[in-house]
Amino acid sequence: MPDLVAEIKTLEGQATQRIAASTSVEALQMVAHEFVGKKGALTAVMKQLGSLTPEERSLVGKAANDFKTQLETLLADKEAQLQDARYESLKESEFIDLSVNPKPHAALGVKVPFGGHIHPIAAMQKKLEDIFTSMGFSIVDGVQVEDDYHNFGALNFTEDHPARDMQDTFYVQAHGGAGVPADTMSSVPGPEAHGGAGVPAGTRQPYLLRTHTSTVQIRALEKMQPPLRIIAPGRVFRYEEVDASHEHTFYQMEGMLIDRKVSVGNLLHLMQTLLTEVFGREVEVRLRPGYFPFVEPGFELDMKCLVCAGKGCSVCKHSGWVEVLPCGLVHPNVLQSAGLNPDEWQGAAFGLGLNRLVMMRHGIEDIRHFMAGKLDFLRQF
Ligand code: FA5
Repeated sequence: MPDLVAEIKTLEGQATQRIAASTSVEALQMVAHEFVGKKGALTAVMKQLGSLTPEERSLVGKAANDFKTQLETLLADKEAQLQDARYESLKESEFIDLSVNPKPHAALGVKVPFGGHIHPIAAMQKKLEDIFTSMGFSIVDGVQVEDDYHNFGALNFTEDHPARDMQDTFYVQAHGGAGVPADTMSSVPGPEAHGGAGVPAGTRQPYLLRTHTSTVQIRALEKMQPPLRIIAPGRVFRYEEVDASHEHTFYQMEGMLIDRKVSVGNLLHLMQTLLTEVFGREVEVRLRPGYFPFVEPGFELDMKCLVCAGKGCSVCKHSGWVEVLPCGLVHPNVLQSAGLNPDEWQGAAFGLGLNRLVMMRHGIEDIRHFMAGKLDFLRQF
């Protein structure tokens, strides 16, 4: 009687060697075909089963099944290995550096008139991020569709503050479309969830497009422990009448520093450092008292208009000054609603208008250019 179990073991050895030596998926398919295909070596062995006793048949059957299972595993492992190696080599051979500007390719008759580049607002954002991270600030992100609590309530806006008025804020209705009854608006958690005061429990509040990046002050205070230093650049939205210095969609960068013993002196030093770094020289600024419910004291920091050198133009509304950098010390109510003791912790915060800063930096006379999609404008930067 032929020793079929031994023959199967021999096949197993041969197949294992062939798989190990295979260098392509096609070669693996060939191994499978030769050993366990319809006309394969194992099928040939199994044709001799008829001459065996039932006990012998069961031993050979088990050996054949083990062989098939073993073969499947080896083939799958080797195929995965070959695919990985293929992707690795494709990564090398098909690498395209998308940051390289394309060059005209005369031989192919391709003319590329210009390459892509960073938008001036994104470039300014990056510059500011570098300045602040070098001073130990971390960059945090917020959400653009916000709830009333983070945009207003936790920032100490009273219920009747004019900024909550529909004139300034784009509200988002849960089910879309105008005329959705108030009681179908999205519900956001009340003070229990936020740990803050001022929002009656269970109050149903609408979502809105954030009107400023100050929302991130609250989101950071919810997650991080002081002392902390954060900046939060991002897009904000206001229901504005658009003109040379007002957009409905624009960019701000929030900054907040919470520590023991923070003073107005620290805040002003920070603001001065920021402007000197951005402009590469001292720029003329003026400081006025400014009212923002979430800071006390609050300031408006204006820059001498660099579009008209202070002579008066549509950007500065003929005043010679442009508001770019409101700031102040974090209001004790904001600290308290974040669970911090204002006798122990103080904070400084600012909310930079990125579009206007870029306008000052490059002498841009109309804020609407940024989103107009005009290549002639964008190619200048
Ligand atoms: C605020 O948005 C406050 N959150 C800033 C703040 C933060 C104050 C932290 C104190 C502490 P304001 O509404 O003034 O403030 O806007 C801030 C800056 O955004 C302005 O100085 C201006 O540069 C810019 N800005 C405001 N409205 C517009 C607009 N419609 N278009 C373009 N830029 C705008």
